Amino acid sequence: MPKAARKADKSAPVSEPGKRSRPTVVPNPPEKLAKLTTEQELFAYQQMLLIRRFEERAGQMYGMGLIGGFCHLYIGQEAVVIGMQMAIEDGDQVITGYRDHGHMLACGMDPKGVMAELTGRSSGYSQGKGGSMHMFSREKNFFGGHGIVAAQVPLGTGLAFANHYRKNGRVCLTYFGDGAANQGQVYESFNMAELWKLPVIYVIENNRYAMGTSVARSSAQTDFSKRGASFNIPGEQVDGMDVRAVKAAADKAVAWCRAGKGPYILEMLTYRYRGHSMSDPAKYRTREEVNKIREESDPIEMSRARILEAGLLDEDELKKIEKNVRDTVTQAAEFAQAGPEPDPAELWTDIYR
Ligand SMILES: Cc1ncc(C[n+]2csc(CCOP(=O)(O)OP(=O)(O)O)c2C)c(N)n1
Ligand SMILES: [Mg+2]
Repeated sequence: MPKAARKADKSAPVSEPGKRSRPTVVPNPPEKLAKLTTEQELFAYQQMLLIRRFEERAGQMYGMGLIGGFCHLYIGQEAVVIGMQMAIEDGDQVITGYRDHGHMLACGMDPKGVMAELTGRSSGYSQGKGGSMHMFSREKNFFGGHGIVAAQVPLGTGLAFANHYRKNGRVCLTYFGDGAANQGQVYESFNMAELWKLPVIYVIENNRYAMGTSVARSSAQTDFSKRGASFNIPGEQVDGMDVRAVKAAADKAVAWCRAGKGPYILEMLTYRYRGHSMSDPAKYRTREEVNKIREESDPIEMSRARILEAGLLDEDELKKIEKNVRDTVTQAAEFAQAGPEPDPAELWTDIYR
């Protein structure tokens, strides 16, 4: 490839007409935004902030050598998982890839157990033997945490098959990335899901990059909401930086699945602020691109501004939420560091071999 082409990809537009710049789509029109109650607006803010602060702390702890191995942060994408979670009920399932800390927190998993797993302690969700990419909670219906790109897609489809078979009315949220969307097993899953009308929502988190490769460089069809078209699976693009847009789209998709109409695709237009993982030379995009989206489209800042503008809380009350969130994260970090490492005698227990 010529040297020029290897430079940061600037082919995809960053700035779009309209109020704010979007990764790839203009903001959802008002009729496609959920009208959140005060309680929901505050809940979404607090939950997104928890993910942000947790991830920042995990990044710091990684830098201090307290976390080893792979670690993929979710910073920037918080509105996706919170908006989706707000549309489902207890008993519905969630499955995703390796960028999974936000999904686990959104499912209600304990930040202490997640942080302890990140630091490889026996008090972690996988007894310290799974790490960042491999955590599960049967209790919270979180089915991982998978390191093989797109492997969670047939698994999530299988969970939906079980729901269908048991006629239990449950829906499975199956998350994957723009890069994963180009894997063959995704399309085998789509075929079966539509054929058998399985209750699965494929949430494609299009954060514009798969490691260092932009969507424009890797995908023939860059509108991922159309990827189910040849299987007759409906799909839509959603402003994944606005939790209200995510919630509105999620409500519609959940209702579709619960009515027995089969799968649904939601393409979330989102953006990751940090590197792909903890070692990322970041040569594939400019600092200006990242800063522009952060400044104009940050999901947490937008939520905060709405809360203030509507007079739901004042600055002091918001500071209290911030403090509570920070305390939760600090306690998680302390718990993680205080826990013992797994006993060497446990080396072969709970391991598939
Ligand atoms: C089958 C397989 N191929 C390649 C990899 C290496 N790999 C890890 S993450 C990744 C990029 C995936 O990008 P995307 O699906 O967009 O998710 P994101 O990291 O942006 O959340 C690749 C190629 C892998 N883990 N598994
Ligand atoms: Mg991606």
